[in-house]
Amino acid sequence: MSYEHILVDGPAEGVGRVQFNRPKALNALNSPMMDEVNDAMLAFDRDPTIGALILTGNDKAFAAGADIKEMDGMTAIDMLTTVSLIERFEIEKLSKPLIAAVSGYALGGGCEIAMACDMIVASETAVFGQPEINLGIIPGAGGTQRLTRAVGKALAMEIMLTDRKLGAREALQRGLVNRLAPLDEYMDVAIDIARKAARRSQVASRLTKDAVNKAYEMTLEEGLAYERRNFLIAFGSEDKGEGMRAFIEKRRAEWVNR
Ligand code: DAK
Repeated sequence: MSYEHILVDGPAEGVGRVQFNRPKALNALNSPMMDEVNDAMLAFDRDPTIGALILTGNDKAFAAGADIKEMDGMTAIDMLTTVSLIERFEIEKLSKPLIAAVSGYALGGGCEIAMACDMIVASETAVFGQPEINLGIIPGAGGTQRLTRAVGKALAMEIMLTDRKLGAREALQRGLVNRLAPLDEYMDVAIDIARKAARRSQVASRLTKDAVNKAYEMTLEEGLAYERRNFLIAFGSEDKGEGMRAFIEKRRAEWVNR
């Protein structure tokens, strides 16, 4: 399938990459683009030859937020009733490890999408922010929750109440991003991490990601019980037998992803 607003790359060594491609609008997230992102991501997620995904923009902008020109014409009821904008990106439904490779602006919905990914690799020029307050709205795709969990209440409040931007270095220090790399290297770092994740059993990978995400939603006791359940599912997999035999026989595991 050919796309108008995104670029798609892969599968290459088990990795599929989707790139926002509205550079003139700093990759502002409009509905047609989000439809395409969803379509491409879900197709990669279903592709058994793909073990990890990358979502990226360009060097200047990951995404400068939801498309303000599109939102300007919309009412609250439009927002409520049309399945549009960011909620079209069913990121939580993806079972495979998803890495955001962020350079330049990751603002508003752009920051929220990056935070909804499993890992973030940032270039030195990356800038994170939630400037919705300037538009008379508030973050609506997870910003108040995910940013607060990631960087703590004090800094999250400052970012969201005063439009304080978070540079790449500070984002690394505060645990928002996994890695920081020079502009000409951040994509290679993201690809490297994605390939490492892609080489693992897709069953174990899916169950791990699922359990880690539950850490945000459950008490410790519930989370430990959930982890135990996923552990037992993994223990019943063919990949468990293969992984343990491969270790004992001192060879690389040949996963069957079952
Ligand atoms: N929307 C539309 N166009 C945008 C845009 C955006 N968010 N950001 C940039 N652009 C466009 C500009 O309008 C300009 O287009 P032309 O005027 O040339 O046609 C072009 O991109 C270049 O931008 P600038 O000329 O402004 O470039 P600068 O380098 O001077 O400034 C900037 C870069 C990133 C600081 C600035 O563009 C800026 O402040 N952009 C807006 C950032 C922002 O406010 N983002 C948050 C948007 S609100 C929802 C869930 C979530 C959301 C909505 C709904 N639901 C659950 C329903 C999310 C909302 C948001 O993200």
